[in-house]
Amino acid sequence: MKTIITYGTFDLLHVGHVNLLERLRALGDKLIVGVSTDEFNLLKGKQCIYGYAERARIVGALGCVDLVIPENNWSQKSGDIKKYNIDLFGIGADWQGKFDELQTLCEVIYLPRTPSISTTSLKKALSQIDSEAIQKIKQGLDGVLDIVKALE
Ligand code: C2G
Repeated sequence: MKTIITYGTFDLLHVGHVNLLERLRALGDKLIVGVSTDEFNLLKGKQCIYGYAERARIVGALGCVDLVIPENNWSQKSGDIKKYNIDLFGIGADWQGKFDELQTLCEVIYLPRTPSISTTSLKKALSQIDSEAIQKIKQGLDGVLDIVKALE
């Protein structure tokens, strides 16, 4: 029985997250995912669209995920590795080298990220849709205003 652990925010879950979790699960028999709490994300300077409860529910619903735990701080990893008898800690390569100290407790791997998809780019695209919609509404109202003025 090989148990694997990873951590993340997993906001607006996308194919990049799913690819990472499925690749990690394929390396063992059980995958535990630490989902960052809203309080911890504030510490990380991250503002999420979905709150902890929803992000944990969505991650937990994935077939490749066996257990979801809250990630409350940076230092809980070594305790979790001992508590859950972790064999392998894995995370995306944007964290390359950042968790090497855990190698005294278990195997540590960094997996290449899925290119050209991120929660940040999704948020940007959504905000653009919003501003375009607002722009269209404004144009429509300006048109109506012109008609009203013409009728005066
Ligand atoms: N990821 C990926 N490909 C992408 C986007 C994300 O492989 N296109 C991976 C990240 O590398 C990370 C995981 O998906 O391993 C979750 O990413 P985030 O939700 O952005 O998590 P992060 O804020 O990096 O939190 O203690 C560690 C932190 O909790 C990591």
